[in-house]
Amino acid sequence: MTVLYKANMVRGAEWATLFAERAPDLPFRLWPDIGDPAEVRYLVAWVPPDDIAATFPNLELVFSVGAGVDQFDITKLPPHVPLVRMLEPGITERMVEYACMSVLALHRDLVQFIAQQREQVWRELPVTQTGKRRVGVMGLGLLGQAVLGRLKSFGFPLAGWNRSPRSIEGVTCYAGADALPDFLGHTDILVCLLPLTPETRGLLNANLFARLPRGARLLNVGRGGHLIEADLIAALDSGVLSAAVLDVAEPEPLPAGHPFWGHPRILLTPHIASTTAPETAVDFVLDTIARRHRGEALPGRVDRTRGY
Ligand code: NDP
Ligand code: OXD
Repeated sequence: MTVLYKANMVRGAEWATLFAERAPDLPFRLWPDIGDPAEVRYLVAWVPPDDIAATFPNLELVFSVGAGVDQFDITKLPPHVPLVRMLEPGITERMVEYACMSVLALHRDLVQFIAQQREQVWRELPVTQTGKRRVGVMGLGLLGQAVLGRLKSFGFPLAGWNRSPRSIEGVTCYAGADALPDFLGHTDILVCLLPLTPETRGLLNANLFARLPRGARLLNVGRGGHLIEADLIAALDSGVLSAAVLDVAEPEPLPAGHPFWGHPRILLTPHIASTTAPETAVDFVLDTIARRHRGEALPGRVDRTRGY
């Protein structure tokens, strides 16, 4: 009965140490040292190996090492093998930090000031009070709600848009496709924290940008596939949007020469908004395995029909 890990190898070494301490009787292996594939019962992966089901015939549980699961083709997992996304506090805390940093950077024109610095330009830009800068978050799940919770302290008027209705104190909540235009019309800084699904792919496009107040700002911390890249460039170049912070892209890494690298209105980070903390992730995995053995419900279990 083995746990196989296939993700960031530096953090993998930490996982191995923690497993040895906390579950010394449970063999733990780091990809590509898979041992006997028939012994692998639990797979923890970022990019999963091809043909998981055929390679590991006795799998009981598959974990995404991250909060998102779009990198998995759930249809290829046998129905009795649950896919579980990582629910551990480290991911949430780091996302909250990154999102607050980026919203403040967009609010205080940091992207424009970085461009000015490159051009050796010393010029003030008008300051907007936080009370007049409306921040809207798409996706009111675990991360969206945590980010909104921390943004409250800055005094931004807050809104959120979600598939199903939500009620969050201090946040104007919108639900469903019909409510999207209204939400966008009241959003000066748009934050995307949606999962990537067939419904949300390409949602950040020219039509959506056109519904935002002119000169709005964008933070995409969801997935690169949410964004139509050419539409973003056109929106930035025409003033429909004034700046964007992007943590995700498609593909990752972006190829050399891609227009995002040098665009003066884009601040790009290499998908580091949040990372899984081994300390707490190992406990989550061990707890989930124990729950599975007891036949209990599994927090973070991906709904096969929704895809997240
Ligand atoms: P959750 O599953 O907790 O929340 C997702 C939310 O999105 C739910 O509230 C869901 O609504 C809503 N949603 C899903 N589909 C739609 C839709 N079509 N229209 C409107 N709302 C929709 O996920 P998390 O908050 O934990 O994570 C969100 C995403 O953040 C991840 O999937 C991942 O892509 C990204 N992420 C990025 C990281 C980074 O480093 N850049 C790190 C971690 C995560 P409902 O509940 O009604 O179904
Ligand atoms: C995640 C991520 O999904 O890091 O956790 O993107």
